Amino acid sequence: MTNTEKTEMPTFAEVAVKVRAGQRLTAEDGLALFETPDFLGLGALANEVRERRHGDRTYYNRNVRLETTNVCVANCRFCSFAKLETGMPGAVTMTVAQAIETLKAKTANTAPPTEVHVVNGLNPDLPFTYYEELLRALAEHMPTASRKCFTAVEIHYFARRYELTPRQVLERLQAAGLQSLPGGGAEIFHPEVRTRICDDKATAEEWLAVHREAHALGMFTNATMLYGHVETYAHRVDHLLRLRAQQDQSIAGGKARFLAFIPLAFHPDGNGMRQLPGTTGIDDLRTLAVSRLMLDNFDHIKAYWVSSTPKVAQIGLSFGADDVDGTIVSETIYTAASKKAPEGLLEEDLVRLIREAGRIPVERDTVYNVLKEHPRAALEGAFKVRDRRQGKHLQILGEAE
Ligand code: V47
Repeated sequence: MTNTEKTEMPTFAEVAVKVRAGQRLTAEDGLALFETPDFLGLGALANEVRERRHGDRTYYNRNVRLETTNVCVANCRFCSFAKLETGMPGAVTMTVAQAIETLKAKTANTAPPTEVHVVNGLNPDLPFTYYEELLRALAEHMPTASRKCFTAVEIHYFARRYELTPRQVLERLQAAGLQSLPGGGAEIFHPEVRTRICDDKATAEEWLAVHREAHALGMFTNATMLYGHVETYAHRVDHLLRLRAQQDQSIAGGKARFLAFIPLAFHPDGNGMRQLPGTTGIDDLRTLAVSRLMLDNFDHIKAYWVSSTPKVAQIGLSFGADDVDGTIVSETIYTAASKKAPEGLLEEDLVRLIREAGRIPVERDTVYNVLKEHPRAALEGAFKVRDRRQGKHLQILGEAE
């Protein structure tokens, strides 16, 4: 920034004028949004942008999470999931056959999911072929599910551990069936924070470089930000600006790009930052809204219900978010870090949550092809406003007696 540039904090009204004129926001604008006392005004502004892009359409998918190893050489202070070494109490490493059995058991009572999302620890004891075999087995045994596997941190680790370049890793995994990358491992990019909370894994530049390579290979990816621990608002804004700059480059490249941004609320149970209080609902909603306004080149902002609770995620649909993630079935990263985290939701729960927010539920696949658009009106098996008015719930109580 040069000395002649204006650096004082703009007012919320000034930022709102820029947003409505379609102008790109600066770091100072982002800070002003995080600090504005006009919390509802901020939400309404983010909602305007969300509705301009998506109207009432609100996306979800039917996905399943799989973590095949929690053995991890990285020492992230926020993590409650990792075990340092194979053989330690609680350390789990599935064989490929066990991974498939686990997946089949998880999805035995559901319609076949359209996405399997795999995130693992950085396990030094596995050969690279393990990951290739895992992808091939997923393609064979769960052909309806697209494979969104391994964070950029994992890809970067594979490159170092197996003496390949990140591009070679991505090419080999793509040949084995990898279709997209999840957004994990981004945490907070700024080195003032990154060196304190996760100093022994991919840096911001390395994380972004993996996504850049993936985009160049035609793979769509997501991005996250772990907030609500030791970072300041300025660190959050810096994180968003780095993602926006990378997205500009990827869009110019013309092949693939980030699809969704997912702010992840820090959960303190059972990790090296357990003395911190965790986020509040207001901070969760504010962060969604600012993300929507700063990330003008991202199509989708996810209110990830596992991280923010289904109730806050639902309100998030009026604060800039247009996606609630999916059914999940069950995951272990948040269940390890939060005593209260729910395991999974039924599709009908997600649809109800979206409909009661006054939105149109749209089932999507990983890359946002529309699979099913639900009507706004009555839905089988879900709560209906009319039912509540007519006292149908009282009748249910009567029937149970
Ligand atoms: O990278 C770990 C975060 C991430 C904690 O791409 C924690 O669609 C809060 O990336 N408190 C993994 N967060 C999850 C993830 C994700 C989730 C949903 C959708 C997508 C997507 C990606 O979870 C990790 C880390 O940033 N995490 N520990 C914790 N204690």
